[in-house]
Amino acid sequence: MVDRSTDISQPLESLNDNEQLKARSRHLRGHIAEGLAVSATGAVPGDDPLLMKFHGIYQQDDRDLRAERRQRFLEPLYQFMVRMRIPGGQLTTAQWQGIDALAHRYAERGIRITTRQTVQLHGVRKWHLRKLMQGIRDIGLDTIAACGDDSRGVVCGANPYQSDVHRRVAALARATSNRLIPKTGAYKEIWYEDKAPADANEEPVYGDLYLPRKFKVGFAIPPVNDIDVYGQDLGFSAVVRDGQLLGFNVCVGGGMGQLDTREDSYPRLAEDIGFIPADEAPAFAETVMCIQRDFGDRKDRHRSRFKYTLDRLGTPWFLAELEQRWGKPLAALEPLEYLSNGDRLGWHQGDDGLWHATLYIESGRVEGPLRSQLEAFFQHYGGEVRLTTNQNLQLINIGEYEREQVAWRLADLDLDWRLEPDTQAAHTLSCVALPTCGLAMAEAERYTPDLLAVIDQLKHQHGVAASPITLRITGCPNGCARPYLAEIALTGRAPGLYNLYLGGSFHGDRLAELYATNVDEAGFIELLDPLLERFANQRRDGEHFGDFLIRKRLLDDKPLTIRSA
Ligand code: SRM
Ligand code: SF4
Repeated sequence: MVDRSTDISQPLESLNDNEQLKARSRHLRGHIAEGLAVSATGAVPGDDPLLMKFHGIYQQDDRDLRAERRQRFLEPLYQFMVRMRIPGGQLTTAQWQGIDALAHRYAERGIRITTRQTVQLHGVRKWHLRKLMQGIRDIGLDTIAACGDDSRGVVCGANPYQSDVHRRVAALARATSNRLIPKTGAYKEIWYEDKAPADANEEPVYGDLYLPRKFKVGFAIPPVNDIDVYGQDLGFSAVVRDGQLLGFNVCVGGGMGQLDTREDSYPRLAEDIGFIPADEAPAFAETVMCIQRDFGDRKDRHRSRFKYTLDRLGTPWFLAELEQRWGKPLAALEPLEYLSNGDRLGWHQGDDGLWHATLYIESGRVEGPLRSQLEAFFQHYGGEVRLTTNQNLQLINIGEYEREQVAWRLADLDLDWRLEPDTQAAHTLSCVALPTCGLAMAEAERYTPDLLAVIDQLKHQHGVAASPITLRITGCPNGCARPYLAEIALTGRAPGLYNLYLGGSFHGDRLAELYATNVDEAGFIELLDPLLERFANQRRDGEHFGDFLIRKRLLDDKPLTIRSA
């Protein structure tokens, strides 16, 4: 018999430490403001860094310098990562330039476009945080709920062909984000030094304990599954007929994160549950989020994501609860098809005649020469910008009359190759990992150029260089680059060692399988080599690598090697 009593109604002492911290935080205030004023350390003392995540800020330290600083009896080089909330990834050029200027002034390592279509600034010092947050406000952005136990940045497909539909879906993504953000006055009080008295009912939806864990919502526009809709806690797939947005097929319970140390943690694909009319999406998202608020696990934090709530209580239970709260059953799923999950790089014309150019940005990192080139480009570009969930940059809504000029300018600045990078780079994602991520066990972003060279070489050797294969690498099993949805994935275990996953689908609706553990570069080349050779010789016309591995049952016998470097 499944226990369906809610943790949220249990005595606070029986819940985990994070729940108790939230409860005593006075709606995310804690002692953050006091901690910012302590000049003896670059850190924010106590457990306030956990609360700062709700404000979009992570306390980190430069891991490259840890050992040296320890030897010199210095505290770690504390610094902060600041993640903005940019629903749907849409910015004006002035906002992009504003972010760049703030990064020059307060951050290190340039601008980082993330796998959830926003930007992160790394290496911010404590004494600059407030100035940075006010600078972000001044360009019309904020960072609230970019992290923490709340609804994170709502993502939206960046398919440039269907302009009208795309605009509507992006507007719904923004409306959903606005509806789901925390309402606490703490953010303005701490960062803007706003003295307005707090509202008596500060958090009408979240309550004192917020959510048991992060909750991710995304909107995809078929046939492009760029956002990986089946990796979202709540995914909306646009149903389009005759160029009109009818509504959304809804899926629930996706998630990537897992721990190598816990067998009861796992990546999970979201399940399709039914169809809703388009305008109902924001309210529907709130209803689903509130079910997770009330029934998510608040004792065992490692089992607190929505995917585990669904597996613990059962999808039939969830559907009954949803019907009761929503007031009606969901309509039947509409037929739709996904064909890819990468970005369509290069120039594309929307159905309203406007042009969009998607530029490849390796690992989403904008620094060094690329940063200077983009700075020069944006000085003479008045249009809009969109960030993609594949860490790329789109120049959007360019009129026919200005397209040629934009193209020349990109060519002059040596940015035009980014419209057509080689096939493999365009289908590769990597997470940040070292040196900033506190959870990284191996390199990801910094190893990506070498990894690409290795995989390109293997593909050339077997004559399959022109076949796109989704490739993803993360520095640990948490899955920030959604590795378990890729055809080939590496997740970090230790410096230079990775778990190798194979067999995800090209359009992101099948999980990859663990093929070998603890492999180094030589090890995964040795394992991939014969598989790519067979793919070259035995694939069907247009067949993707992941589908081939499954059809030929090549993952049935796994080496599951335990190697050491
Ligand atoms: Fe993530 C934690 C970076 C997308 C699953 N993620 C982290 C932290 C904050 C590390 C930490 O907790 O101290 C990383 C900061 C690294 C740094 O130095 O910047 C981090 N995650 C990222 C980003 C920047 C990766 C990137 O290279 O772009 C992405 C920022 C997204 C954003 O803009 O909001 C990012 N993270 C994801 C995704 C992909 C997605 O959402 O589409 C996932 C998998 C989907 C999911 O949530 O299941 C993801 N991140 C995690 C997890 C595992 C959560 C779990 O359920 O177990 C953690 C660890 C945690 O929360 O405890 C994590
Ligand atoms: Fe850090 Fe792991 Fe996420 Fe990479 S996957 S950014 S190493 S938490």
